[in-house]
Amino acid sequence: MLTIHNPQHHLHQGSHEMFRGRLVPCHETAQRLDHVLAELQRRGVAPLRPPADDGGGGALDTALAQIHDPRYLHFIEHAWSEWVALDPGNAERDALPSVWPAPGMRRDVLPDNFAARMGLFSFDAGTPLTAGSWLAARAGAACAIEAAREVSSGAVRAAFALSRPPGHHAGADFFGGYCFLNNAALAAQALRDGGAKRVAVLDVDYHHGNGTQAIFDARSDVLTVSIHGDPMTEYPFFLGHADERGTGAGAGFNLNLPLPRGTDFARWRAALHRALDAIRTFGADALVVALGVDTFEGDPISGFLLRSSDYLQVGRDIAGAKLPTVFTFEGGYAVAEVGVNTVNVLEGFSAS
Ligand code: Q9C
Ligand code: ZN
Repeated sequence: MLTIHNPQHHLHQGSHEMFRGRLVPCHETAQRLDHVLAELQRRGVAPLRPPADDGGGGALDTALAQIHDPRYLHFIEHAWSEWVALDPGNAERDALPSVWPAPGMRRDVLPDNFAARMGLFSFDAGTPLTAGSWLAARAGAACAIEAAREVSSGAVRAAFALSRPPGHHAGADFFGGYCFLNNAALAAQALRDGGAKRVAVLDVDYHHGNGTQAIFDARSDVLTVSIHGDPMTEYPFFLGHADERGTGAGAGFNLNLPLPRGTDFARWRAALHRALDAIRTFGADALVVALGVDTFEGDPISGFLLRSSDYLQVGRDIAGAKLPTVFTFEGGYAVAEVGVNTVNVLEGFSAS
């Protein structure tokens, strides 16, 4: 499968995240992507290339602004230099938010204070903003958009945007869940712009794709479907319930399939078949798969029980939709296995 990988991903490397009451080393590391790249090379799943379009000329910024709020984009682009300007010693420290507007507080006023803006534009303390976060995320967005364009043009049936930081938790105007720019949403929009009338986003990451759902919540041209740990007990907690079906013109165009911790592949696969049925009924002409492999039994922060060989079947099942498909790379924190598990999905898909 054509894979467009982000050569700048290592520019984003957080040191610590707030996790269960203390600062712990980040789960979302550069080695994750390096393992996937190595596995793709080892198994000869070619071709593999960086994005041809480096985003010069403003086309990439125009695409980003179709999904993200301009104030948010401006903030993320300049956040690191603001952080360092506050104190030169900050160059050695990641920026993490620690204060957020509660309901009833003002979101319409953009504070001067940097910490206040970090909170306004985020929803957790698990997502450090580092010196290279913007450049890495922006280059990753270019991968997702280019993968979608290759699929739209008919050059390939499917493409994989291999990038980090991941994207599916990022909303139009917020970061969180290790995500800054929503690569799956950007790919879906690029498929729409490339001529697809109806696009489905299928999110198989362990965590609910709250950013993607929110971005397309009121739209009927993009169906969002997510299979994930039940938000009653699992991150991101405040979205992802089964009764969220979309709003306004988007009513009926979101489907959440929450599952309990401890779910095994047989039960997970039944949910996948429900998801694929909904995508067929919707009449999608193109598909984006937000591919997280934190559903793996050995994942350190998740609770499903999928095994490495199961991911081949996941790929085959998704190929059964017979749609032009863009895969984006999301979660998966069992570093030693993230390459095998991810490439198994792609290989299962390609062999079908
Ligand atoms: N302080 C993805 O898989 N864990 N993101 C809780 C919050 C956050 C996972 C820590 C998990 C985010 C792309
Ligand atoms: Zn995840």
